[in-house]
Amino acid sequence: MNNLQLHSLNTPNGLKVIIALAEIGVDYDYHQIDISKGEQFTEEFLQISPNNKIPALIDLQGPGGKKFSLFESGAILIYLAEKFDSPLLPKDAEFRYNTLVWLMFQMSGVGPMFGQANHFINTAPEKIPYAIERYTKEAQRICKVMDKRLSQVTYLAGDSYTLADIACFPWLEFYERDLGLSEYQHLSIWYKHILERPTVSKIFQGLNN
Ligand SMILES: N[C@@H](CCC(=O)N[C@@H](CS)C(=O)NCC(=O)O)C(=O)O
Repeated sequence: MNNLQLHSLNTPNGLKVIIALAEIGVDYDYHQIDISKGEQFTEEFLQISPNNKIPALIDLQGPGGKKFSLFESGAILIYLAEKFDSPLLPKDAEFRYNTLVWLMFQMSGVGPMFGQANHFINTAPEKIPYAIERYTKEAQRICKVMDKRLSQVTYLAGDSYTLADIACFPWLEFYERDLGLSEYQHLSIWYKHILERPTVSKIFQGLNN
């Protein structure tokens, strides 16, 4: 049994952690939580994720050598990068805080807004034009913010790939399929760049097979 036990699913929030673990190169055990079957509401899962959402992580060798569990994908990414001393959370102060800025931007903006856009476009039982327009426009606005940022820097936090890129990428992957990214020149380049990373392409090829 590995120390790290990931309880998750192949959704954008779940994939962030799967990508980070692959980039760091650490072994873990995977427990799939099928949210379409309500498995996020079991007592066992609520003990590690009281907000009934994936992903959640248990570290059998957490702080102080004790078992520790955490939820919220952004917190899990920071935990893993710090635990394994990964450059995905840079040491340089400016670069580190820029990583956190763009990670928070993902957690508060990209995830919730793209998630609602995806819901109202693809899964809502009725098509509600107001909701589709509201969240599509917000997702487009967010893409413009990212596109502008990526006209100035290669990766969201600066010169190299960090947790911020990992957190945003799976959402952009869904966006590319739903709405297309071609109108965002710099964001499209960033997207292709990340998709070409061996770790990332392996994960997404696995999903599409
Ligand atoms: N802010 C949370 C959001 C997690 C989240 O929304 N997870 C979704 C799947 S992507 C979920 O588990 N939904 C199940 C539910 O809402 O019942 C995070 O980033 O971890």
